[in-house]
Amino acid sequence: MRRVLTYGTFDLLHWGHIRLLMRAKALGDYLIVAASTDEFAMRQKRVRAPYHTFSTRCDMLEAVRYVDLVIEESTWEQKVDDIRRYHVDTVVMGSDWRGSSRFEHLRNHCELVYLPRTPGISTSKIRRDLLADAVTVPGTYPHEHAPRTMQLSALPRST
Ligand code: C2G
Repeated sequence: MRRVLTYGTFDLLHWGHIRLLMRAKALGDYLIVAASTDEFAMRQKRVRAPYHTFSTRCDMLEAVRYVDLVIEESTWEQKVDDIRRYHVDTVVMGSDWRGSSRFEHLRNHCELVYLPRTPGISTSKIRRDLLADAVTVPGTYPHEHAPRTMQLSALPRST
């Protein structure tokens, strides 16, 4: 039984996340996902809280057929303990973490694999595109919720 572990916020679960989980599971028999708590995600990403709460994100991850166990990620320092506690053979992350000091030291404890990110999709892109829709597509917002005035220039450029 090869046990695989991956970490992430997995907010506004999308195709990029699902492809990462599918490929991670294919590297073993049992996939553990450590989902960032809301507090840790805010500290780590230094922006707003995730759209979905920690418990909702966990429920969604548990519903993904590739995922066998969801645990909590609340600190950067917990990874070596996680590897020992869950007898992990392989830690898998997306290529945006390649070479990161947050993961490279794990090579002393298990196999470490970076998988190519899925291009063209991200949680922040979804947020930006929906916001752009709300501004450019009439009727996207019911009138009582429509932002008074919104300059297109105020929108962050989408990637
Ligand atoms: N991912 C991907 N393709 C995308 C978007 C994301 O392969 N288009 C991968 C990321 O590389 C990551 C995982 O999906 O491995 C989850 O991504 P996020 O939810 O953005 O999590 P992240 O900020 O990478 O969290 O301990 C570290 C953090 O928990 C990592």
